[in-house]
Order: sequence, then C-alpha cells, then structure tokens
Amino acid sequence: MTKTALITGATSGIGRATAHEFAKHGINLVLCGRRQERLNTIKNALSKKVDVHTLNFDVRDKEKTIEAINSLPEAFKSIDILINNAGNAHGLDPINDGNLEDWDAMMDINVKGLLYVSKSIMPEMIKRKSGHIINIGSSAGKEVYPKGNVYCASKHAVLAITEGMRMDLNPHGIKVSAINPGLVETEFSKVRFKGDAKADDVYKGYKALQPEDVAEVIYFAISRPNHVNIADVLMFCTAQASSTIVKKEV
Ligand code: NDP
Ligand code: 8X3
Repeated sequence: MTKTALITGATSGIGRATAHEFAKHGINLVLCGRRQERLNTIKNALSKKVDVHTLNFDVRDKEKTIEAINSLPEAFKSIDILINNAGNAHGLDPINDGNLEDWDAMMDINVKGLLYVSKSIMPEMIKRKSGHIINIGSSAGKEVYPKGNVYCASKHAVLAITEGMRMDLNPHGIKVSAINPGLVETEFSKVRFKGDAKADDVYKGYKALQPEDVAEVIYFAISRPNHVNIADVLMFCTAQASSTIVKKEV
C-alpha cells in the first residue's frame, strides 16, 4: 500500500533531499516549511511522481502548527512516516556571550517545535497501531563542543525525547528512530552565522556529508521490515572523527 510521509523543514537541505528520495520510492508527501515559494517549486517537481501536499507554518507557533496539521485533506490525513527535521543552529558563541534570541530560537524550534508536530501526528498513528517517527538529531546531541552549548543542549533534548517516545509508543506498535549526522553541507551554516561569509568556510578543505547521503540513510531506516527498527544512527563524513576533529586539506 502507498505510504504517506510528513517532512518538516522540507524547503532545504536534509528535508528537501529526503522529499526527493521518498518520491523516488513512490511515497506520497506532506511537505512543511515557512518558505511557500520553495514548497511550490518542490511540489511541482515531485508531483510528477507522487501525490504532494504542502503546509506552511512556523513550528514555533503551537496553534498554527496544530491547525495546519488538522487541516490536512482526507487523502493526506494518515501519516505513516513523520520526519521531524525542521531546525537549525543560531549562533556559535561562548555561553557568556550568548544571544537570548538565538537561545529561544533553538529551544523553540529544535525542541518544542518537534514536540508540537509530534503531538499533532501521534494520535492517528496510535489509532492505526502503526507508524514511524524519525527525529533528526545530530552528533551535537551526543557530544558537546566549545561554543555549541545551547544548540548541543537542544539536540541532546531531541535524543532524550526520541528515547522517551520509543518507550511510550512501544505499546502502540510505533517505531521511533534518531538519525544523527555530523557536518552536512546545507544552508545550516548560513543560518547559524546569519549570512556572514564565515559560513562558506565551514565546508572548505574536505568533503562534508551531502544532504542526499543523509536522505539515503533515512530511507534505509523507514524501509526495513516491520519487525526491524533502526533506533539510532550516528553518521560522519570520512574526514570527520568527532565534533572537533575534522581532517582538512590546507
Ligand atoms: P537547512 O537550513 O538547510 O534546513 C533547515 C530547514 O528547517 C528548512 O527547510 C527550514 O525551512 C526549516 N525550519 C527552520 N526553522 C523553522 C521554523 N521555525 N518553522 C518551520 N520550519 C523551519 O539545514 P539542514 O538541512 O542542515 O538541517 C535540517 C536538520 O538537520 C536540523 O534539525 C539540523 O539541526 C539537523 N542537522 C544538520 C546538520 C548539518 O551539519 N547541516 C548536522 C546534524 C543535524 P523554512 O526556512 O522554509 O521554514
Ligand atoms: C550540526 C552539526 O557539528 O555543526 O548538527 O553541530 S554541528
């Protein structure tokens, strides 16, 4: 039977690559993000392969998030796969110099946004006694690095929530997984550095993971047989050994 996936943060990077990967495999899509023009472009491209619906909302807005998901047309209401991907780092500062708005953004989007979206989707999955929730964590959820403080905290929270979800949704037959990449070349650093040119340096001198690499692993996780759950994946590019060790050509 054809499955439906809802992907948050589908307008860029890992979320957009996952939308393309899923469409290749015939999975119908609900694509979410704030940039409607981009959602339209992706919808136009992927509608040739699968059914696509777009939802425009900011995951920080609890009411709008719930309203948007409740507004799904009948054909898209049964979400089999939820990819909680929307998120970013905002800033890279010692904690004593941290910007309060950056802190709010990271906790509100990466942690609370993920909760609001999940809260809207879980009841249907529970009713149907099936479903798969994939949370996009990070290597930053497994180790803290200097100046990563609040971003790392938000991703540690994502991993704690993932484990909690796996326990609490276990009686309902729902799979819960975390996919945790290291450095991936997306718009992530542009957002983190607010458009500053230093974002360009982050991926220089080595081959970072590409969003498509992560999308393939996400597809692998959601395409296992019913009895198999890929609970937690940590993936790096070959040049990266940890958050602070990256072999770069000079
Ligand atoms: P991008 O900046 O390329 O994509 C981020 C996506 O999140 C966009 O589609 C954006 O959509 C969406 N988003 C951001 N804020 C909001 C919001 N308030 N409401 C709704 N959607 C929002 O980054 P990545 O693809 O790299 O990041 C995706 C996920 O992967 C994040 O959770 C990130 O933490 C994680 N990650 C990234 C790594 C990396 O090195 N790039 C490594 C490990 C994890 P729009 O602006 O249209 O709303
Ligand atoms: C993104 C990877 O190392 O910039 O989660 O935190 S990192």
